[in-house]
Amino acid sequence: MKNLLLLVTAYCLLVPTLECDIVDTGYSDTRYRYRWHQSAVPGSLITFEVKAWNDAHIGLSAHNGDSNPMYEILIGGWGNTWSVIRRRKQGPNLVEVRTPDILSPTSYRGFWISVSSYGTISVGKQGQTWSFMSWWDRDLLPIRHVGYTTGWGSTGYWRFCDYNECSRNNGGCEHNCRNTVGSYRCTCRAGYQIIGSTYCIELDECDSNPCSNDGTCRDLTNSYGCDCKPGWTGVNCQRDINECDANAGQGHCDPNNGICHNSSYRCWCNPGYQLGTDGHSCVSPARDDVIDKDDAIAIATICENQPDWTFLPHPFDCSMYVQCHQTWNDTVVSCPPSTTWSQELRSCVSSDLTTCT
Ligand SMILES: [Ca+2]
Ligand SMILES: [Ca+2]
Ligand SMILES: [Ca+2]
Repeated sequence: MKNLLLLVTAYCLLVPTLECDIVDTGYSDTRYRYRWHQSAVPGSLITFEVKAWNDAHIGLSAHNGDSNPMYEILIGGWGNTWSVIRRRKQGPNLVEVRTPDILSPTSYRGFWISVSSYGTISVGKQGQTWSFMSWWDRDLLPIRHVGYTTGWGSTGYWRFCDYNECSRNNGGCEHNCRNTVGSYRCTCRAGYQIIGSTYCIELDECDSNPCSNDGTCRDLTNSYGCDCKPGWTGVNCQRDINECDANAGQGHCDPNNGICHNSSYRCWCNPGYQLGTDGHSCVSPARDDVIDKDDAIAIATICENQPDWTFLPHPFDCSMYVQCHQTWNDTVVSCPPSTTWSQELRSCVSSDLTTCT
């Protein structure tokens, strides 16, 4: 006796509960509109029972309201003699099957509808595995809702019975379980993707490389974070911090003779001054090393990303040349009188031996 009790308890815990939605579509309702109470999952079976004289209609649609296109499955039309499948409400019949007395006004008749992923819509009777009517749609409509109605003055009583698979063990779903008529479906929380039919894996939001300017991406749940390189800010490190904003536009550069440049965050100096080795002070230079303000901008541009001790022609004056230094004190050096810089020879040579390039 004790063993039997244990068995019954185990059965009740394992088997999902059967839930029935019982509704009627009344005689007075001559407007012939669907009730869109039931949801569907593509690939799963839709089952129902109906008791009516004639004209039991099932609608399959992406929307929970009468709209076209939609599938209209009519069972027992034309005085309970024909069944058809349509692709529009009251549209042309795509398939017609003679089904005399398929419905009964005194007893429930059970049916199933299956929609395969290949586009075949099949309609069969409860207890039979073969369909009595089917049609293949090369352009299958999305189906998320099931509607039902009787038509043309026929009273209908409907039973939509379903095992709620979600009521036991969450349907085996790792995250969320959604019950549907004839089936159920597992879904995942935001930031996750379904694997197989029950498991969820977290998405890597860094896959799309959302962080700009060499920022480092951190994968989070349904989100990401960017760790920005110095000088950059914003959700995606897309905004340049203007370091020169501080100290009345001088940033960390010499307050008297410095010139702050935001994009590279470098300091230059006013004419007659040279950048100190600290990178921000401006000091009086030796005669040869004077860089004028316009020259400073041009030199900073040509020296950008050049290794230390690169020699380049002066951009405006070929009686001088430029030494690039990564420590930000690029210098201009004058060639001896009557010589000019030769980039080819990397030295100052007699003016008549070279053209200024
Ligand atoms: Ca179900
Ligand atoms: Ca993630
Ligand atoms: Ca900046």
